[in-house]
Amino acid sequence: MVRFAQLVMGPAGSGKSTYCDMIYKHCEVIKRSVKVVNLDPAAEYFQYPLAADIRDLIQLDDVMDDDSLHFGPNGGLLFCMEYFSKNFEWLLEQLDEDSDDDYVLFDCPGQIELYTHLPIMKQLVEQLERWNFRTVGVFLLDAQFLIDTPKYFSGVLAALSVMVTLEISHVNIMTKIDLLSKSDQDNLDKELRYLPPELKIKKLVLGYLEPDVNLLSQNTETARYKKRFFKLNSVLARIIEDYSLVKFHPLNYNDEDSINDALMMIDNIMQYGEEQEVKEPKELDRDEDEDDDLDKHEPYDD
Ligand SMILES: Nc1nc2c(ncn2[C@@H]2O[C@H](COP(=O)(O)OP(=O)(O)OP(=O)(O)O)[C@@H](O)[C@H]2O)c(=O)[nH]1
Ligand SMILES: [Mg+2]
Repeated sequence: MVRFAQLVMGPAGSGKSTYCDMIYKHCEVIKRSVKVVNLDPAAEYFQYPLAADIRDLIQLDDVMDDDSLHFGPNGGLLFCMEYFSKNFEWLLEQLDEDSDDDYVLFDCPGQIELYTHLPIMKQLVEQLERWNFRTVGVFLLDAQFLIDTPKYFSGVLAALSVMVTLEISHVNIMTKIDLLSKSDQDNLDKELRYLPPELKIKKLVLGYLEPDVNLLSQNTETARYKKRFFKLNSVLARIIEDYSLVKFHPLNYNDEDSINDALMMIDNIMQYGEEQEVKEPKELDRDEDEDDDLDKHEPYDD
């Protein structure tokens, strides 16, 4: 029995819960069953029904109010996640053990250190593997990161860090595309065209956004980085290029096709549908050509 999981990660406010809601609603429309699990002990409100909620296991408020612990919100959250990592069997109890078509979205907390150097998420990944889950990491980044090179650089490095830490299949998604100006969105839609210079990225023909390492490491008079950082930036840019995994798939939450494309891309990576019959999204009126195109959109370079 194979099960499937998306670990939905990304910086605070990048749109993780919105993404889960969007996929959940989309799957309702196409009559496909997905479960959403909240792993954020600090979360307060959800638009979708939760299959499991970490707050039933441990409450951030309780941890912060505990006189012997004296945690603030961030330390408290890490304490909660550590507690969770010692009680993974709680999660298994929440998920229906008999279900053979589980497809679970894990709405994760936004604290980036959870993915970069703390062992908790890696332990979760290993546990999911033991429970027969095929897991893909879905890393979300706000499109506002596109309009500022240092910001974009740090976002790309965070994504890279998650990839190498978790060692699972990985997809990067650029959220809040709708908040870009009309002209920026138009530029995004034009294949193989460079975005305006201030965006400092290029769009590839496959529909992914890929950092332009030359722009990231440039050392012009106007570049914000001081000269002494040039070498460091060049080396980091080379690492990003060498991995060639850091590409971003733009996702517009107002566009049903965009949501469907993202879901199909992730399904392909997990080989979802090989064991079970997937209900075709008839309601969405998609044509065959689009499906063919998606097959070419493998996010990994060999
Ligand atoms: N316009 C627009 N707003 C979005 C999009 N995605 C998320 N938002 C908004 O961005 C804010 C943060 O979104 P969340 O989904 O709560 O982000 P999150 O990553 O779950 O945040 P944390 O759990 O606090 O880390 C909310 O006000 C959302 O409505 C999007 O694609 N477009
Ligand atoms: Mg959230």
